[in-house]
Amino acid sequence: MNFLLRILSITSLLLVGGAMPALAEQRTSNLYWAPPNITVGGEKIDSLLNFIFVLTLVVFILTQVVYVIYLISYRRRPGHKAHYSHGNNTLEFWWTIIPTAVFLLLAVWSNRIWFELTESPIAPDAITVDIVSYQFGWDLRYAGADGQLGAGDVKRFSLENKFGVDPADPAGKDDFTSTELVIPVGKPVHVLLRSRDVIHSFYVPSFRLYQDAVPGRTIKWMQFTTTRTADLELACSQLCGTGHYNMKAKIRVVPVEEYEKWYAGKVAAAQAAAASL
Ligand SMILES: [Cu+2]
Repeated sequence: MNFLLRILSITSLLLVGGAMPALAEQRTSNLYWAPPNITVGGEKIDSLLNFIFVLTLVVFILTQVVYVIYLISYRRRPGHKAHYSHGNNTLEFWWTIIPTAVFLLLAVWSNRIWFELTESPIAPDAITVDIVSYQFGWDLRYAGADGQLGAGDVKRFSLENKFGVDPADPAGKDDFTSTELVIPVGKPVHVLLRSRDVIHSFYVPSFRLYQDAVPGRTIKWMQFTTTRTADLELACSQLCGTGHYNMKAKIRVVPVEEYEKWYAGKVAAAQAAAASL
C-alpha cells in the first residue's frame, strides 16, 4: 500500500509539476481537458473533438453493458446447453452500415475543417513571423520597418545564415530576430515554419494548432487570430533528440499598443545595429 502511494505521488508530481511549464501561465481549473481555446475558429476543432469523445464514450458504455449482460445470462449453469449461433444478417447489416456512416461523417467533417484551416487565403494585414526550428530551439524573424519580410529559402540555410535569407534581397535588410513569439491580440498572424535539421513540431494547444516543421520545406498555411491576451509556451512536440525536453520559446499575446511598442523598439534596435556596421 505504501509503495502504491509512493508511485501515485511521484506520478502526480510528474504530471502536475513536470507539465507545469515555467514560461506559461499556470492552469488551475479543468486540468483533465484541453486548455481553453483562444483563437478564432478553434472552437470548430473543439466541437469535432468533443463529438468524437462523447461518441466513443457512448459506444464504450453500450458495448460494455451488452458484454456484461451476456457474461451473466449465458454463464455456465447446470441444465443449460451451449447454443451455436450462425449469426444474424440484419444485425450484421446495421452494425456495418452505422459505423461506416459515422466514419464517413467524421471524414467529411474533419476534412472540411482542415480545408478551411489550410486553404483559406492569408489575410492581407496578417503579421508574418518566420519561425525556424532547430536542435534545440526556435529562431524567430519579423519584418522590419518596411513591413516586408526578406525572402528566406531552406536551400540557403547555414551556420551563418540561420533563416536562409537572400543577401541580395533589400526587403531583408531591416528584418529583426526574436527569441520569443510576441503577437498582438485580435490581429491575424501568419507563421512560416521551417526546420534546419530534423522534424520538429509547432504545437500550441491553446491555439488549437499542431504542425510539423519538416526539413527542406516551408510550411506556409498556418494562420490564426487570438481572442485574448495570454502567456504561453511554444514547446516542440516531436521527439527530436536529447535536448527535446528543453526546446521551448515564450509566447506572449499582448494588447495591440504593447505589441506596437515592442515592435518599434525592435525596429529601432535593428536600425541602430545596421547603422553601426
Ligand atoms: Cu524539436
